Amino acid sequence: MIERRDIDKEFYMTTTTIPPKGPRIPAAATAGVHTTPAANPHVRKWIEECVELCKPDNIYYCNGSPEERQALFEQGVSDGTFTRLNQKKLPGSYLHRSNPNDVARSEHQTFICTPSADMAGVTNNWLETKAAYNKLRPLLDGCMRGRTMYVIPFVMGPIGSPLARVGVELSDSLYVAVSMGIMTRMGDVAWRQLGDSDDFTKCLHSILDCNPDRRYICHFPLDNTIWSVGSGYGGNALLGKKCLALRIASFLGHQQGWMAEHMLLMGATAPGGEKTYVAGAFPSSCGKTNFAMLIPPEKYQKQGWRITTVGDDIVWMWIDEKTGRLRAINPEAGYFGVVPGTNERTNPNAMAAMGHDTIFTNVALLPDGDVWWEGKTKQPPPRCIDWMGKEWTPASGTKAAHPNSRFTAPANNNPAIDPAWDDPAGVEVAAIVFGGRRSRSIPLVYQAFNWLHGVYMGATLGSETTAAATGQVGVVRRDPMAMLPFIGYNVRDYFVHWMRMRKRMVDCPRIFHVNWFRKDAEGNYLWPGYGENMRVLKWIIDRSHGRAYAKETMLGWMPKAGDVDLDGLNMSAAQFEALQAVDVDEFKAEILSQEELFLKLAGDLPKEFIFQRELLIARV
Ligand code: GTP
Ligand code: SPV
Ligand code: MN
Repeated sequence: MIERRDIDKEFYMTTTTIPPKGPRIPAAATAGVHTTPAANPHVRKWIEECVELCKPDNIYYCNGSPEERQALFEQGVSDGTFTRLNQKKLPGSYLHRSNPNDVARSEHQTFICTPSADMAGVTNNWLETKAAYNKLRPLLDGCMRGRTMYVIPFVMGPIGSPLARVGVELSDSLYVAVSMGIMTRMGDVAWRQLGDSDDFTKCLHSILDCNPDRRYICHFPLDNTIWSVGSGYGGNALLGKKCLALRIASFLGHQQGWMAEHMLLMGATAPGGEKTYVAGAFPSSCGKTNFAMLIPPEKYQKQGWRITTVGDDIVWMWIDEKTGRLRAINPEAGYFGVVPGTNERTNPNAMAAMGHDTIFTNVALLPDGDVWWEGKTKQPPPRCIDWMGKEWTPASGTKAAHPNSRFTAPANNNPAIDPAWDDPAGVEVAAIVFGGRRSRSIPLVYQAFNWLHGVYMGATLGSETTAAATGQVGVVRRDPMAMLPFIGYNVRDYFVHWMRMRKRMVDCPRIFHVNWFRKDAEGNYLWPGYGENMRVLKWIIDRSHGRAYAKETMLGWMPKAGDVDLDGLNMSAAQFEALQAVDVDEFKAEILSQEELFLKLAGDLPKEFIFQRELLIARV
């Protein structure tokens, strides 16, 4: 049972994640936990500089042990960072409430900092390198007085993988330290991976006073450095994730000939045992976690189909020199997944993954110390404490959980984890699927004619905005390759990089486009989604192996009625046709809205894209 005391405290406490002023004594909190300061001279020198700047009262070196994690949770419970949840129902799990002004990524405060604006390109916010350091240095000066600096060494990628990269995050947030312990291979393992090398990403983070006016997430790709201030939230603060594994990594990938992408990576085992790996780029909160953890409909399970998860958010891909084919790893070690909408029907694997040793952020707290969110159960609970710590009933007229509330769980918790998820050699990618959240116009599935057409399809990807980033929700925006907020360099060079990859591959993954989110005039989804996406996936897999039929359409190859198995679904061939229908006038409007991005690129638009657009217009 959750201690009554914890719940009561939450009733009266105002929500905040700002570390308390006045010294914490982590030495006591982590008594008996063995921890070693960094031995690497490059790391030591950099830490000294940061200590001199931030002036923390304490420094704590995270070693990544289970004892340490427990001690940090205890400390978090005592200082209000965490609420201990019902340990019978959710062993090892805790609730965290972020500051209500700090609940999603802040794209307008995220910067690529380089000597010239052209290095960042038109889709990024840019700050000149020195100007950025000068802007943030005064904010960091003395920011950790009365606080503890957690030294968080971590590896992105399976240990021993040639692509694995080490980062060290210095943060004054206990929540960040514990979360990084779940999301990355964190602790002494990183010091071993680094050895004497100076090749690590320097990640400095302070939540400051969590003031949105002093919130900056700055990337210095030329210095292999990230400075993030003013936010404690996910992608803004867990610097291994979007900042390192996408923005810095995509910059490096461009230079070194590999790719860092906002993609899920799943394995599909067919009845005969044939295994196909599929990667999928959908924008934030558009279904990557759910697709990666898909449980096939019963009929498919009986036939022997099985889906396994390699990753749910980020992949790094390179070309295998021996085979000339694309291989991929998941650089992360955990999931930072969306909870609203997740339940035993939509995503049982995610439910199991968050069944223990999980941090819940901004969900509702039930009287018995369990958690709740919109979509978890059909009936809302009669009462609970909402994500802001206030008493809530169904009559409150507000959401009990924040729409971008999240679970942070170790990948190993996932019952459907792929056996190769931790393999340094990665897996071979047979298909790449782009997808968006589009209530109108865009069909359920189609296939690009070839790689170049697929790159164009990805580049013109549109999706309705979600709660994963601050700002308006539900407006269609261009989100090239689902990477708009994550490309760490000039989008023009990014597109060219995608096109050039083809030349170096002997055979390339087939490229597809999906939309699970098309709605009818009444606002109901036309496609059941979730596990039923298996039916579309099967067509994708068959097409990738050159097996399934398709017809040529103006958008690409499309399944005919009958090519996607509808047996067992309450769906007629006519309804399926409606899902796949392309209205020429609607699509003309779509092409015009793609111009929005192309006009921004102006003189930098790759000529291949101009050809692709002309071909598309000719088909329309
Ligand atoms: P990030 O972690 O933000 O990158 O998001 P994600 O792409 O992993 O999205 P996720 O799988 O967490 O899904 C986001 C929301 O979309 C959740 O509320 C899901 O329940 C919902 N969703 C996912 N797949 C489907 C689907 O096939 N159909 C419908 N209707 N909703 C879906
Ligand atoms: C996303 O927004 O795409 C996420 C969550 O996966 S965050 O880590 O906050 O970026
Ligand atoms: Mn994401």
